[in-house]
Amino acid sequence: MSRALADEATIQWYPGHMARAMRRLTEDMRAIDLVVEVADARVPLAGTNPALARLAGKRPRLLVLSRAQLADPETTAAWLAYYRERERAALAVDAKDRGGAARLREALEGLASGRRSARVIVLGIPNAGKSTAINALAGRKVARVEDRAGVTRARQWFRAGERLEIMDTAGILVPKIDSAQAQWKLAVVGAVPRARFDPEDVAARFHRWLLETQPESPVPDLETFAQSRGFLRRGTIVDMHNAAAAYLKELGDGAFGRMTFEEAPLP
Ligand SMILES: Nc1nc2c(ncn2[C@@H]2O[C@H](COP(=O)(O)OP(=O)(O)OP(=O)(O)O)[C@@H](O)[C@H]2O)c(=O)[nH]1
Ligand SMILES: [Mg+2]
Repeated sequence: MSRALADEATIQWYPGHMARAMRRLTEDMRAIDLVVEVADARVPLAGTNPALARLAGKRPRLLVLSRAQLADPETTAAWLAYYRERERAALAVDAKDRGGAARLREALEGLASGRRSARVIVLGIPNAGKSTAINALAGRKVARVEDRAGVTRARQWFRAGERLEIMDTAGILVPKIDSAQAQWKLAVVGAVPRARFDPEDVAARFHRWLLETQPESPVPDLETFAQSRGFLRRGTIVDMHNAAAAYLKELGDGAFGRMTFEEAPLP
């Protein structure tokens, strides 16, 4: 996809408040010592924004691959090895799990070691799990969490332990949607508001990718799924639209098994 088209897709998918949030981010960064980026473990590439490296400058950064329980464990291990090789601090967690939350706190403490206090910003694309990560870090529910993109809008500070203060922003890094592949992946992991994509198209693109990468996979295509689940209108016509919504819900929730949509580059 051309640069112009990618920009157009970004504009179509994301309301104005996110563009404003991105501009404000540069300003917010002045008060920040440590940067935590949250990305869904199923999309380590499409789910991160390469512009963040520049934005973070010399500040220590931690990459949190969230919802690790939904990603393919071997692929996650390969991604972590890749980051380790590049000396990028990263961990994969289910931040809703006690053990995951504890590992997350430990990793951030490690990043803050040697400092008497540190101000932390938690960033990520819509619905990446930023508020969930903040709640895990704070050890209690301080940030609002919802199963849809764009919930957190105002900046808030939270204390996490003695030394750390955490900013929950409007969150939001605009994802870099630079290909049709990135589009369906971001839709599947819930980074795109539901009204802004065609579920049938996303389901079809997912299954095409699946056949190319794992020809033996037993995961049904949308048509088969719709037939077998009895998504019918007026008794006979297959109701593809509602079937596609159900298909994407199951895929997103991991009902078709653990999957990662992007392979780690070979070392
Ligand atoms: N099990 C599990 N669920 C998660 C994890 N991270 C996020 N979720 C779920 O994903 C959904 C979105 O999480 P949020 O923390 O609200 O995401 P956010 O990045 O703050 O979203 P916005 O503020 O809307 O951009 C919620 O239903 C969370 O419970 C995780 O690591 N494990
Ligand atoms: Mg949030």
